[in-house]
Amino acid sequence: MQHSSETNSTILNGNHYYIHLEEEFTAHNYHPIPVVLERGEGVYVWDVEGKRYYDFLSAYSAVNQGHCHPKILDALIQQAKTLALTSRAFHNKAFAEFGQYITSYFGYDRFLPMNTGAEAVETALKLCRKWAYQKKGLPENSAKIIVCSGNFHGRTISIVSASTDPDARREFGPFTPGFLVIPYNDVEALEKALQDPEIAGFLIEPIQGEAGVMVPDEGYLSQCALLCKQHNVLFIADEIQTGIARTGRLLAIDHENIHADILVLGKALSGGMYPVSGILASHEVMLCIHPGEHGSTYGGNPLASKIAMAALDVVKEEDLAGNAERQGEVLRTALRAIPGGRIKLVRGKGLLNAIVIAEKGGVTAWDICIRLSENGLLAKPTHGDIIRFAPPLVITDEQLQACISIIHQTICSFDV
Ligand code: IF1
Repeated sequence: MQHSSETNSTILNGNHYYIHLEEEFTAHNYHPIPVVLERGEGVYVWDVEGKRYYDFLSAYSAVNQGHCHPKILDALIQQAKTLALTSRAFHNKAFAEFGQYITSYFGYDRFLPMNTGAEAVETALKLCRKWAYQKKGLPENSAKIIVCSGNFHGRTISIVSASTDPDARREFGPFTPGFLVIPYNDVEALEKALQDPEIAGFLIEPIQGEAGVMVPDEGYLSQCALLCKQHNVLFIADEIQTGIARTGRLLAIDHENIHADILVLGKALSGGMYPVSGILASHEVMLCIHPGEHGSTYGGNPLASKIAMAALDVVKEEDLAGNAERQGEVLRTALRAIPGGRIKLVRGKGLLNAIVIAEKGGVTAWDICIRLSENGLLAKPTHGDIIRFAPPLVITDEQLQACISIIHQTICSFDV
């Protein structure tokens, strides 16, 4: 039995207190797992009651480098003390260095910085349209961009105009025209759609995240890239979630040795420290945008630039792609060995994975995620029957084994 003062402080500082506070004062645009986090380090996060969890979401792959990575943190602190924001009305030293750094890092000619993923996707769409009018010679306002059903590219009006998710679209119209939706993982559908001479670009996630980690057939992406080239259409890879070592290579398109015409990056570009995004392209494509035509107050700021360079250094120095590839194999093999038939399917690449939960005794993916959190592992359900498993890429063999036994025990606990 606790003292009443302790009970009070538990209520005032516990998870439930902050959940109610958030419920009362903030918009209801999310439905989170009921834990309130206040600290993180590497693969771990702690809630306000001091309970430690393995983070198996990594802020939707933004925290590939692990929470509060010391090198990225150091870059943030040093630059925050020096110069944080200039706007692009003036040049800043860190951005110039960042431009050189990121283009040679990924092997592209030019970089355009933004902040969030959605902004980077918007930038890619705008650049694609500019290119269509200036280089491909389409009549103004006619350009169309092909997207795939089940896509997730962000939440702006134009991006949800390209979405096929009813929740993302309902009552947000009228929508931006100029998108053509084809099925994912269907080369013939792309070939057919490319017969339309007004197509300017094809925007695709190399693995569909929101759709439940849908990995396309081997060869699909390279065939798509080839078809786009043949039809003088820009191949635009949204690697915001799949990029930066998550799938076991620096980029997911590296698995098929493809070079995108526009490469879209976000999330782990900062290791979760700060919103940093942007697009990479060739001279010919990127220089279709001129001064005054596009930008962002915070895009390319010195703080973001230094953080991103440190975050990308960490990816190379710690061989996060190699670790993701190895640990991903171990994880999928272990998940497939869990008995009881509750896991219907395991899929993924590197450390971007998902399990599909069988319909069995009314136990949902949400129920399993709640029990996983009670057992010290945080994951988020999607589409009712899918759970994503995407830990930070710094996870060690021992940590992964500990996580596998939590998942194993949790899944089996529903059958005792
Ligand atoms: C949320 C999903 C993941 C993305 C790709 C652009 C963006 C995202 C491929 C936009 C963002 C997020 C955002 C997150 C949920 C999430 C997500 F389930 F919805 F699909 F990761 F799997 N392109 N993905 O995955 O980036 O503007 O958010 O920085 O809270 O909505 P953003």
